[in-house]
Amino acid sequence: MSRITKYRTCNLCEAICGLEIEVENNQVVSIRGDKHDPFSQGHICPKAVALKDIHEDPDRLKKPIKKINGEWQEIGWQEAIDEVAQRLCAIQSQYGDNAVGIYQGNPSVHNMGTSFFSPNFVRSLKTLNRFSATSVDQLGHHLAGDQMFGHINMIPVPDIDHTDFWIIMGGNPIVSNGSLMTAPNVGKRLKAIQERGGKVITIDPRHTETSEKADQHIFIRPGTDIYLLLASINYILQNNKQKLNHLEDCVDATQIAAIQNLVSPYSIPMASNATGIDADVITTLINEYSDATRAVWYGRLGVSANVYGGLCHWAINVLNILTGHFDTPGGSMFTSPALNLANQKSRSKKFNRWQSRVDGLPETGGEFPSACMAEEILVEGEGQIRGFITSCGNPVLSVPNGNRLDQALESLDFMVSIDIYLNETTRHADIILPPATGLETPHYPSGFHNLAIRNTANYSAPVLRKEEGTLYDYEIFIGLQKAIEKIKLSEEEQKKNESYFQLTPELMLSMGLMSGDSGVTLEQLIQNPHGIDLGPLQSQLPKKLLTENQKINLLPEIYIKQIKTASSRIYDQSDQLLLVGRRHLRSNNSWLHNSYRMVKGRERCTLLIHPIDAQKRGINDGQKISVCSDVGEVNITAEITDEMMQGTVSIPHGWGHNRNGIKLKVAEDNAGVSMNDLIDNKLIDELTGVSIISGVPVDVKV
Ligand SMILES: Nc1nc2c(c(=O)[nH]1)N[C@H]1C(S)=C(S)[C@@H](COP(=O)(O)OP(=O)(O)OC[C@H]3O[C@@H](n4cnc5c(=O)[nH]c(N)nc54)[C@H](O)[C@@H]3O)O[C@H]1N2
Ligand SMILES: Nc1nc2c(c(=O)[nH]1)N[C@H]1C(S)=C(S)[C@@H](COP(=O)(O)OP(=O)(O)OC[C@H]3O[C@@H](n4cnc5c(=O)[nH]c(N)nc54)[C@H](O)[C@@H]3O)O[C@H]1N2
Ligand code: SF4
Ligand SMILES: [Mo]
Repeated sequence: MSRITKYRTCNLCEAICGLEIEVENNQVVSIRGDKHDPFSQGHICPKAVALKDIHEDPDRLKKPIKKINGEWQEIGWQEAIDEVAQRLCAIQSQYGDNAVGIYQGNPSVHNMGTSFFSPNFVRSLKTLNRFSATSVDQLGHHLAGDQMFGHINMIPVPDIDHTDFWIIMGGNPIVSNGSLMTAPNVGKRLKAIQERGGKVITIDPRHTETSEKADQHIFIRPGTDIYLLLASINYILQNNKQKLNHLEDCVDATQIAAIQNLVSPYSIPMASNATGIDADVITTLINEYSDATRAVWYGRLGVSANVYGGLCHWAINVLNILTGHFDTPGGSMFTSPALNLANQKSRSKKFNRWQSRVDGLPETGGEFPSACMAEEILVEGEGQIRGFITSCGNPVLSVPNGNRLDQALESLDFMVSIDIYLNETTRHADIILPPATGLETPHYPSGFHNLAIRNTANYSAPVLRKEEGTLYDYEIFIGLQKAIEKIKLSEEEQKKNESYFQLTPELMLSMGLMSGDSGVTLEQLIQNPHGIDLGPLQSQLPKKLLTENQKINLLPEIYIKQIKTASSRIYDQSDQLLLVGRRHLRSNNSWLHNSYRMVKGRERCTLLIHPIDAQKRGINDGQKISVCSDVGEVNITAEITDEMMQGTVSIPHGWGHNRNGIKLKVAEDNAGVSMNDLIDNKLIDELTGVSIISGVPVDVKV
């Protein structure tokens, strides 16, 4: 059989790099960057080849398995789907619709089948107990979109290809390849800013791989970003530095006056005291940023998942708007995607319409914060979750207080996981339904085109034939929905969805493409396997706004309380260290650790600690030490480095494959520990309910 070359978008992270894949005999021969992809232009990272490892991994599941007397046994698809439907329906009919909960993890948005077909399935369950990985970090961005611009998917992105001044607060895009900012080859784009005379500044408790390439790095005490942001707004307004330019009519002047009043307690000396940043450094930063012609302030995970994460994203938008760095080239901009996820039809205020049963946390976009998932399962009472579904998620490792979640999942009456691995989470399931994945599936990164720093559209046909007897994820969702409806609905009612059940991801894509203005069709996408370039981001306000009055709501009511109270929060200057996370280039959240070439080499799940903090505690480099918090303890190797700001330590998340019952090859000798075993799920941003995973107090000792 001859070798053929196929093109495909990598679905592992948000950068959506184009791949050129040589295939022979339905096997991958090589994976390279696709030089003709108009967006990524040949860039890839080391993870791209892991797509081959996942495809060939003998541990990957291909048939449904069922736990019978503690042993896993393969069963047939129809039998598995019927049993899942029957068990979930039995729970709902006995205890009510909310007794079934669902958690959807990160790869959901990296899969065309799951992203197009899981929403309808989830709605059909009629449960309020919906959770996802979104609430472990990015709810604040969605909430600001909803409240300020009229849609939870109106998240502005930094136009880094045209900016001359880029502030990166709490992000490490050189490693993560960017987040809520789809930008393949951030390194090249960052260098281009510098080559055109621009400046890049990182603000982070760690001197990161991105700081290494930036022009300036500013250490910040974790969790204190809000003080820097509010003081910056105050300084700009007090010194009459605001310039709204073309947004003058989009903003209500009385709201600006109200903001000025609210932020008046936040001075530069106060911000300096809270953040640990020199007052002069702050003043220079604000002046340079506000005076630059093309500048953008970008905040990501370290900001999103800290104590005032939700408010921080409001403040970042306000700063970009007030300084004329919004909806303008080089500033913070909205995309014009071919498949538009933010339209009039799906518009409505989607926050706090209902609250979680036990902790009273607000819903956002129909979901509760994952932080309250364990409580909803463990605490008895009406509406308690007794049946649970996970899809594309590993919350035992990714959601704070993994041990409590372990306990919660084990207590369920029934659990089903739609997942390709038996892992720390899915081991609690009664049945696992594994879909075809990665190179076997078609792809269109709809979520990431919506967040990309350039408008492009790219559809990929499957690169490899899926194995006989396996199902696509969308077939699993349709199968489950059909089987559930067969139990719950009359024959007449079942007919309503007949045409929906005939759809395929391609048909959904074809219809979805009508939502954008580009006029791109599926046929055109098929004819252009490298993708179609739709040009740089364009100014679009006020037309793009989905608020009722077509204005920016600069001061939504929901933020006022925290602006008023944040100033009185007392900073604990105790001996405890503040824990933050980090990511590694060769690792993807919790689930690439079964690829040997991704995990080989030096130990990566280590605790980074500043030399002075180590010396105070008598800790030597390479020594095994103990890290304790209010909820747990882990033993981990110390790595002494002045990369860390004094008083802070760092552990990467997604490790800790040492729980019983899992089967990953590498687990035994390279398991690492789970950072989330140290984080209390009760630690949340009170506004959004997002877990605080940045800046968690811990004790470190030999
Ligand atoms: N402490 C701390 N915790 C964090 C973070 C942090 O920075 N620090 N980051 C948070 C963030 S940003 C995120 S996004 C979450 C991620 O949290 P999760 O989404 O819960 O976890 P992942 O590790 O991405 O797990 C992905 C799961 O999907 C499965 N999978 C992979 N491909 C497929 C597929 O094609 N189909 C199906 N059905 N399953 C598939 C994998 O086997 C794995 O079980 O973690 C969060 N948790
Ligand atoms: N290689 C790789 N790439 C990935 C992933 C992966 O696991 N591995 N995961 C993907 C996912 S799901 C996501 S969401 C993105 C995330 O991508 P990014 O948003 O870039 O997130 P991180 O790389 O975790 O970087 C967060 C930074 O915030 C800093 N930080 C911690 N606390 C604070 C704080 O209080 N204030 C400030 N200012 N900074 C703080 C940390 O030190 C860290 O450098 O990455 C994606 N890309
Ligand atoms: S940067 Fe992300 S999208 Fe690009 S090759 Fe690496 S994992 Fe894939
Ligand atoms: Mo994420």
